[in-house]
Amino acid sequence: HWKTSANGHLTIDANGDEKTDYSRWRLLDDRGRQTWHYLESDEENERWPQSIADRYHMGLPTELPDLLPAKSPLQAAENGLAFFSKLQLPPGNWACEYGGPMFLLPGLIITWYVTKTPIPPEYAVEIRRYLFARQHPEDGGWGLHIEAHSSAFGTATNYVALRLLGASEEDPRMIKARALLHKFGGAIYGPHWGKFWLSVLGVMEWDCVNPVPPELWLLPDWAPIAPWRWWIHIRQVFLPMSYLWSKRFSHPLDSLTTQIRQELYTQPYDTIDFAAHRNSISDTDNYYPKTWILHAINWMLVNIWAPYVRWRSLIKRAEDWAWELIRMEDENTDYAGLGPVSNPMNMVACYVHDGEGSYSVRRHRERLHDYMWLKDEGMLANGTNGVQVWDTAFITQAIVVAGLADDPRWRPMLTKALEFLEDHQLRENVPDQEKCYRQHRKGAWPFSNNTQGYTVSDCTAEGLRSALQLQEMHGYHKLISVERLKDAVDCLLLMQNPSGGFTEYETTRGSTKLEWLNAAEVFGGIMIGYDYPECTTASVTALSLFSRFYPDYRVDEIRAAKERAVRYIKRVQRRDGSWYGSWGICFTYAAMFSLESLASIGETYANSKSSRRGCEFLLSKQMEDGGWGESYLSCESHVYTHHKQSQVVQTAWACLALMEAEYPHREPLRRAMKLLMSRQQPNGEWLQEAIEGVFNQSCMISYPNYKFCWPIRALGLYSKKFGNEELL
Ligand code: LAN
Repeated sequence: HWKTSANGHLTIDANGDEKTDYSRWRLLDDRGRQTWHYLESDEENERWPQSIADRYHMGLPTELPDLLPAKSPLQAAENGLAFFSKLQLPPGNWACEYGGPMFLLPGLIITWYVTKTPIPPEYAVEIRRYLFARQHPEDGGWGLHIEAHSSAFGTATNYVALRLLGASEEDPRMIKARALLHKFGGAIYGPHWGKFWLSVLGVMEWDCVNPVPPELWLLPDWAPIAPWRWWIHIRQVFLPMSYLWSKRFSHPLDSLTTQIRQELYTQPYDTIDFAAHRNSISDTDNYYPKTWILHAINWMLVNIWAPYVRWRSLIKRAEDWAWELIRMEDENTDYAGLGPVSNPMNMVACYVHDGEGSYSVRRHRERLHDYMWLKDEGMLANGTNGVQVWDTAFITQAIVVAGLADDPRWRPMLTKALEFLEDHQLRENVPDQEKCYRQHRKGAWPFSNNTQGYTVSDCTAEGLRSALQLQEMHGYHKLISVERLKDAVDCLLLMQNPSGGFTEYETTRGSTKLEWLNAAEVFGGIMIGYDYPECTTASVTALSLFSRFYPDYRVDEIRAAKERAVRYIKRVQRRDGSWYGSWGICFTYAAMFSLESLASIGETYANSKSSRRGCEFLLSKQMEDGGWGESYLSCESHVYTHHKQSQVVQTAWACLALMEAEYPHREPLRRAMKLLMSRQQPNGEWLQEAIEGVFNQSCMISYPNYKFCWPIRALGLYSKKFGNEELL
């Protein structure tokens, strides 16, 4: 089932690797479901022409013309939009690579392998190219994310992925990777998730994996550690993991996995005492060491609970209930799943429970394609099944804020964007919402599409805001009824925590002490849903805008919610005036959302201490060349850290923050505008710079469309505020 070389049309790339014919790939966007297709037949290749977006995303020349050079910020914004408009997809949304994490592909490939899913050979070729392209040339390893240092986790799992995809163990790059892995002490020095996947593949023993008991799912709801209280992603990963751990499922040994077993360790496989290495972890991987409490619990689970207590009927009840929850998650998302870690694990669980030919396994097979993305370096797995709603909302807002929404040139494009947002607003709660611990979702917007269908507070806020801007402020057809706008508000109001802050997916359900049980080692702050300045401020801004048009709807509740939220925002502002950002890098990102939300309730530089301090913080970080540039290291260290160079995206964020806060002096902004304009290419585009996003404090993730929507918004807003003077 595992053919790893494509049928025809192959060439050899600069590294000597097989490469598919990029003129045969197409991105299909079927109402927000994005999949890549390789057209083997010449006839089909002719019938379905490659679009500009296809070519752009694959790094092929777009052949878009040079534009009249922009002299003023508004012209620059329009040139940027002229380029970016060409990337809108037929359903109305924008798409892009959503890579960064380096632990997604291995899980996916191991899943395909152990479920006997044929990998499309052209995928195998391109994934191999991607993994080699992302191997660190100095030491031959891979890290947690594309910019991170090599780790045992990244190196062991990506090495295995490459081997499964047909890379030879004698390839010099593989020899180098293996040498590094051995320097780390071998695959037994990887973190929990790495050990889990290797055990599923059958190249490690389950004894090496710290316990993941499904019994936890049987705890009563009031129990302070009951899994329904955990952060949604950890809970949804823990779920199939616990099922498979309990089943001790491993792929039966075959000739390839027999070989891999001999490659991953510093000594022969049969001589390794795996049980003694449950807690072995390389320093490179140990971002968040386990607490002594967790060590004690694990010891008890391994030495007492599992061998002497865990009785058969309890195991069965726990597995049955875990399975029921897996099934509900699959059915509620049409097998697309919450994310790219839990979804492949669910597929393995379906394979174990339902068997190879079952509907669940077949549907998962189709759905996993929704996570794949093709770029110039090859094929990768995205962090979600796309960025559809999020990016479409931001480009819509950019055009509005830039003052271009009434221009007939952009109206058809914005109408399509609105149609897309309309189509993906969630209309109903999931069936049996309480039983599967889901948050209310009627009225919400998700991050990607309605198939995934998870409520996200700030996605709801941005969706609502975009709809209001187009429908109420600019006279676009009222595709989304007033009732549905109110549903979105209702949904947001349900998401506020007692602290006043907002989490991303759900209200906070557990105590911060749950962090003591964080077993992942590579991520911090993952056990419960926390308050986030970005989610809170986005909600405030959207509610403010809503009340402008519907001043009578739930007036008191909205006012009270906003007041509590603003108190939270001020409380978490640091002494230096900054906010720590959790989803974008980092203090610059949070400053934009915070200052904008303060402005939405009338607090600006002139009248608010908080706003003024936020502005002063940003101004103190402006760089020599007029731009802003912050390194991802800020996220890890929680201390503002400059990037070596200024960045287009962060420059735009800082300017938007200052302009929304009505910072009165124009000079710093003018210098920044010049910088944005000087980085623009003759065809209107901006080039990719450093990575923009983050999650779990340690893992970076790309938002390539940000280099369009934020500069366009900043340039446009500048010219709206200060007039369209010539700067270049
Ligand atoms: C995302 C992507 C979008 C992001 C924003 C909407 C930007 C943010 O404001 C709120 C949080 C959210 C929804 C978010 C949460 C965590 C995600 C889903 C991700 C960063 C994309 C990938 C990440 C997910 C957890 C990756 C899988 C890794 C695990 C540890 C399970």
